[in-house]
Amino acid sequence: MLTSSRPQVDHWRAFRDRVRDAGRDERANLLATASAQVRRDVLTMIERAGLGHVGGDFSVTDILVTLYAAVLSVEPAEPDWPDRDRLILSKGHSAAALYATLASCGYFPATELATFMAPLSALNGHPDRTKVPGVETNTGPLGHGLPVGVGTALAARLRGSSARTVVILGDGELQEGSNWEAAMYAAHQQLGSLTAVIDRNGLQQGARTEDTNALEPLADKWRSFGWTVAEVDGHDHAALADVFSASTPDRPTAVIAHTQKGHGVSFMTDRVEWHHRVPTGEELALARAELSR
Ligand SMILES: Cc1ncc(C[n+]2csc(CCOP(=O)(O)OP(=O)(O)O)c2C)c(N)n1
Repeated sequence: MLTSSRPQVDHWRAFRDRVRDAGRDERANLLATASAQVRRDVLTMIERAGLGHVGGDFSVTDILVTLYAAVLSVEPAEPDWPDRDRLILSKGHSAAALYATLASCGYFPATELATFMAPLSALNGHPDRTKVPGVETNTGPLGHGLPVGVGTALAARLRGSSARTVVILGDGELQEGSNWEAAMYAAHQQLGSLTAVIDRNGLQQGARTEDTNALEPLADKWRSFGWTVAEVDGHDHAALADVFSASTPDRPTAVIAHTQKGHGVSFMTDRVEWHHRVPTGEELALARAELSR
């Protein structure tokens, strides 16, 4: 099991406090800088491993960074603190973005990122809660994160804890029926502490969601299941922070975050082949240059 990095935890705490104290524009700038670093880390991890899901990593990065730096009540030095908020990355194939974000909070040393997908590494291609502090449940088979999140939110309520549960889902993932069973039960239980964030990049593996099994009208679907719905630009850090701060006490909230697969790198943006393509040497150099601007 990996253990926390104290200097990095202190650094992250100071950063989190700056983000929370900042005005809206400065908050957005701070978070954008942190996101660019996470994307550069992801690129290096995928380059070393020769494998990964860069497109979905880059679409979800701004959501992850905003949640950890500006929203969630977590304590990376004490990852099992009972009253912590829970984040479940249901689209577990974006593990690299989660690992880079968790390392930036100090859950484990950033040097470990170099072991991504190496034999015997804790940093598997999909997150494993028994190996990585900060990972709340194992994910990878799509359609499991929301059902687990509903149970997590219910368990918190039974314990008398006000902890929040946030589940990040892919839009293609919503084609799994288990999500809609979980959505129905979350509304029945009036789980106001539960937020589902949909990474609405419009692409799944190999094709557009709307050409495969159309999801629209997506907001109406969540509403009809009894959820409060918010729509947001999933790359606008300030707007994301605003939306995550609001909640309704007796209804779960679905945040439809409009994103782009491969966001941050021009030639990857909204291109389905970057679901799990690995950049070549020339592409890596170009991507790094764009992420360093
Ligand atoms: C149950 C299940 N079926 C198939 C897969 C293979 N798979 C991995 S990622 C993916 C596409 C997911 O698309 P989406 O949820 O939109 O993710 P994103 O585009 O944000 O990466 C598929 C089909 C899986 N992991 N689990």
